Amino acid sequence: MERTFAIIKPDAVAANQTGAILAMVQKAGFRIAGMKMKRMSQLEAETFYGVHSARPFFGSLVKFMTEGPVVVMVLEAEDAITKWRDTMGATNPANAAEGTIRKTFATSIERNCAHGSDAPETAAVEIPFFFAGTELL
Ligand code: 3AN
Repeated sequence: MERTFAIIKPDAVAANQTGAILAMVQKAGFRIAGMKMKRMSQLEAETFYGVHSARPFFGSLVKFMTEGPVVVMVLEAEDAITKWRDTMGATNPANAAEGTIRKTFATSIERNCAHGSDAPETAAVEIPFFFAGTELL
């Protein structure tokens, strides 16, 4: 079993799509090992997306990720990292496959409704950034 870190981003939470996305999470076969709603601070968003700090969209991305509450989750499944990225679809919803979360709900490459770790090393950093060990069940 593998764990990945996932976010339902502010656009989707504000649009009341949380329930529909959680239904897709469960239909895809993930077990939810941890979940909470929170509002990311500017520092949390800047740190979380630190790898993108030199990119032209960094400021806008941080503003977006802090504009309202998000739902952060730890999802467990066999091959969870790849499986969650497949369930979300491509970063740019215009390129996302039919039936994926981003194709269904995302409105742009920035406001793309969901996040997922891109590798085991990333998940190993992202999960403890948001969850204490005692919060994972
Ligand atoms: P993914 O979330 O699919 O792993 P990354 O890590 O390349 O994609 O990008 C992180 C986040 O930055 C994306 N989820 C999206 O919100 C934003 N982003 C990525 N590329 C762009 C872009 N060209 N313009 C605006 N925002 C972007």
